[in-house]
Amino acid sequence: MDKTFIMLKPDAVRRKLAGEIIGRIEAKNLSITNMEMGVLPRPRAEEHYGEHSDKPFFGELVDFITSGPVLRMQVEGPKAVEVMRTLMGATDPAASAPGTIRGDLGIEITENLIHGSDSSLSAERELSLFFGND
Ligand code: D4T
Repeated sequence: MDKTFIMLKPDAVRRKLAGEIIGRIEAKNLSITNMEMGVLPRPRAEEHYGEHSDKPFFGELVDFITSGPVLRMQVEGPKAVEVMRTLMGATDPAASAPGTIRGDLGIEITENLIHGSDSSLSAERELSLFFGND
């Protein structure tokens, strides 16, 4: 079984879409094996998005991700990383395909509802950062 790190961003929680999104993950027959809700401390958010620290949107991204509670999950299943990226859709919801989480539920790139690890290596790093395991 593969594992990935998924985070429902503050817009998803604010818009009360957590149930809808979790429903899609479960309907795909992936398993949620750990879950935690809370506001991310700013240093942790900066560490999580460290690869973007030199990008012009970094400040806005960290402001947004710390603007309210997020729901963090460990999700397991065959090819969990790739399967979740497919379910999520492209980064920019304005361009994500219909049928995907971002394509169906979002329209702005910052408020793109959900984060999912982009590789097994990122998944290990992020699960360890947020849940202290890999
Ligand atoms: P995350 O990491 O949130 O799952 O998104 P992706 O893996 O799909 O996309 P990413 O790392 O390229 O971008 C991280 C995060 O930054 C926001 N963003 C991105 C933004 O606000 N403006 C931008 O121009 C870009 C490219 C959205 C997701």
